[in-house]
Amino acid sequence: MAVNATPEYEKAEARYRQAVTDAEKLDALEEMLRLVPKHKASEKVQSDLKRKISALKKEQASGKGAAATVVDPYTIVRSGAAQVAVVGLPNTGKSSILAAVTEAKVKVESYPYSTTLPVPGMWEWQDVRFQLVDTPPLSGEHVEAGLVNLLRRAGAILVAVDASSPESLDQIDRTLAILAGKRADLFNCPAVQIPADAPLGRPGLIAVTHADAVGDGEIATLGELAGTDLALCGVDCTTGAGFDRLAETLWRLLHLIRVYTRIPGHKGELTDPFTLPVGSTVDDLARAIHRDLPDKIKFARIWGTGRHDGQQVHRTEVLADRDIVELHE
Ligand SMILES: Nc1nc2c(ncn2[C@@H]2O[C@H](COP(=O)(O)OP(=O)(O)OP(=O)(O)O)[C@@H](O)[C@H]2O)c(=O)[nH]1
Ligand SMILES: [Mg+2]
Repeated sequence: MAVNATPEYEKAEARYRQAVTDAEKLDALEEMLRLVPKHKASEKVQSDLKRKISALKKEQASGKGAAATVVDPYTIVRSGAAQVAVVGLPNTGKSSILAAVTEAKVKVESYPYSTTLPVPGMWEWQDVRFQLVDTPPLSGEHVEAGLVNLLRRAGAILVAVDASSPESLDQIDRTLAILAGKRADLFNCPAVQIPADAPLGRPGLIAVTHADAVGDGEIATLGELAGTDLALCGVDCTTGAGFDRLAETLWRLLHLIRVYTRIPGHKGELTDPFTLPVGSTVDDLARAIHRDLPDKIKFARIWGTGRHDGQQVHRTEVLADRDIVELHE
């Protein structure tokens, strides 16, 4: 295609080709449309994408097609480095979190219960993409089965509480109790370190919205008073303040590394890293690129902190965050 597509676009296109359900196809096509370079030469590609998107949407709306009969709004195709469910009591600022850092069309209202179904959105931080999922509010002991499943599948859970509410402390306790009641206990550690007797536990952290309405001291006090060791990050959804720290905390919690791959001999710009669990090896990276690739790799060269430039390593070498890797067949 003569439109100078970015590696991100190519990844989305690969995802489209591998998509099985209509929902997955639609998700990939919408991402392709978002990522396709917008200029004269790509007009045909853009209109093709729009045509395919509209055809899929029509099919879904008419109830035709396999996916239309099995669509579960709580089953959201994972995308980016991790899926992070944003949960909390009514009106605590869940949708505002997505509105602040993603392009998702979420409903932000001053009244409670405005969100009725989950909505995903991509949060781009540095060169990492987190998939946030806005969810309907928790209340009482009843939690939709679909939401429980979504929480159990999520890479991490972000609890929203409202700093400006006189009940902010109570909001933390109640939310964590509701989640624990569904055996979705939250831990301030990555999934790999969650105790074996809490198999459904998830890595969790707390976003304290309305940070603009209170001082930093009040958020720190809230953290001290709350009976939890989860990290608390104050955020102001109206300006985006605090979200950088939230992203860093989330990144550490997810226990991931980003690795850049380079074709041997090419010294191109490094973008669109692969995200892998801490402890991943050259072999794991190869497998993430293609199932059959590990068998073909003879060695790799790595550039990164604490390495000699272009250091030759074996396939079993453990990778570090921000390593640049050339795979040699
Ligand atoms: N000043 C200020 N207002 C905020 C902030 N976050 C949310 N709000 C406001 O709080 C209200 C509720 O926000 P929503 O994002 O709709 O809350 P929600 O948790 O999604 O609500 P439900 O979906 O109904 O549970 C809206 O009026 C927002 O504008 C913030 O950080 N600062
Ligand atoms: Mg909402």
